[in-house]
Amino acid sequence: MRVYLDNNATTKIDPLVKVKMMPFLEELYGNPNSLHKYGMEVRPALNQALGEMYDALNVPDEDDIIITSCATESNNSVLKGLFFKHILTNPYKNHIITTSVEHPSILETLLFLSENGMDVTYVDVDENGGISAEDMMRAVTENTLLISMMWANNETGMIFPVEEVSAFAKEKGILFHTDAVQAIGKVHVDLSKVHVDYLTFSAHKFHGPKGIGGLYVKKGKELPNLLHGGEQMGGKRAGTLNVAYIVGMGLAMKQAVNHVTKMNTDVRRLRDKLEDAISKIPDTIVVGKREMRTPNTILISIRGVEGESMLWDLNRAGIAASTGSACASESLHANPVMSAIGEDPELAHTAMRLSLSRYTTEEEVDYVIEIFTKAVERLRSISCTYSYTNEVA
Ligand code: C6P
Repeated sequence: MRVYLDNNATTKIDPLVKVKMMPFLEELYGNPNSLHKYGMEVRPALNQALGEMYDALNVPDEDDIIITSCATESNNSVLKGLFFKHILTNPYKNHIITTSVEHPSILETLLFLSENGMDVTYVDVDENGGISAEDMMRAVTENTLLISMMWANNETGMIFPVEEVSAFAKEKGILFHTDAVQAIGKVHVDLSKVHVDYLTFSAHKFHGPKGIGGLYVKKGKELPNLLHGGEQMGGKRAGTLNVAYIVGMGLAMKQAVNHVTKMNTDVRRLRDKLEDAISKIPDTIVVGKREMRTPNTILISIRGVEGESMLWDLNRAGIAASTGSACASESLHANPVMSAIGEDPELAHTAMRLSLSRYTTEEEVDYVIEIFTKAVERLRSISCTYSYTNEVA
C-alpha cells in the first residue's frame, strides 16, 4: 500500500483540475497578450480563473491578484517591494514585525533586507507553537511599517491570531501581510471579514499545479514590480502568463474553498483518529492543541527515535511523511519550529510531520497506525535511536 501523508509539502492534483487544464497544454496554446484568434480564445478562461480566485478570497475585483510562480515569489515581492517603496525613500519607517517560525521565503528575505537597513522583530512561539496577539502588538514601534504573520504554520498546523493582529494593524495604520499558503482550503479565509493588505497563496498546496501562486494586494496598497519587462498583469509582473496553470489554480482554489467543511469534519476525524492512536505510544509529544490547528496536521516527537530513521522505516512500508518542512529536508537539521518551541534539543531531532488531505482514506489511516506503532517499537529496540551526542553538525 502507498499512503501519502506529506500534504503540507505538496498535494496531488485534483482530477477535475487536470481535465480543465489539458486543452491549454494542447490546442489552446496561444499567448493571451497576442491580438490574434489564438491569443483571444484563451482569455475567457483566464478571466474565469481570476474570478474564481477573487470569489475564493471574497474580495472585490478592484483589489488586485497578481499571479506569481510560487508562494516564495509572492513573499519576496511583498517584502522587497515594500523595502523599495517605503524604506528606501523613508528610512525612518524601517521596522517589520514577524514571527520566528515563518517559512524561509519570509525569514531569509528578511535576513537579506536586514543586512540592507531593515529592522526586524521576530516574535517567538509559546510552548504550544502558538503566537500571542499581545506579543505581536507589543512589538510595534513608531517606525513599524509592516506586520507579516503566517495564517497557519506549515510544521505544526497552528493557526495564528491573524484576525486580531490585522485589525490592530489597521487601527494603527500599519500594513499587514499574511502567508496563507497552509490556510487556504483548511480554514475559512474570508477577506471581507479579516483586514489584510497582502496575502500569499500557492496552488500546489490545495490540489492545483506546482509552479504557480498568487499575491493578493488590497486597492491602494500597490507594490513596485519585482519583475520588470512586458505589460502582463497590468504591468505589475512581467512574463508570459502560464494559462494552463492559472486556469488550474482558479478551479483548484474554488474546489479547496468548497471543501473546507469536509476538511473540518471528515479529514479532521481521520487526523484525530491517527493522532489518538500514535500519541498513545509512550513518550510522544504532539505540538499544539487540536482545536488550534489546521484539521490535517500533526507534528509529533517520539522520544528516543530519530525522525530520519522513522521516516525511512515508514518509507519502506510505502508511507510518505516528513521530519518537517520539505525545503529543509535535504540537510539533516533539527526541525526549526520544534527548536523554537522547546529548549530540549531532542524534541527537534525526533519530530515527524504527518499531513492528510481530502483524499486520505480510513483504510490508509488504519494502515499508518499499524506501521507507525511497529516502527517505533522496532527502532526503540535497536540502537538506531536518537542520541544528542550524534547530532549532525
Ligand atoms: N512549504 C513545506 O514542506 P512555494 O513552494 O514557494 O509555493 O511555497 C513556499 C511556502 C511558503 N509559505 C509556507 C507557509 C509554506 O508552507 C511554503 C511551502 C513546504 O512545508 C515546502 S518548504
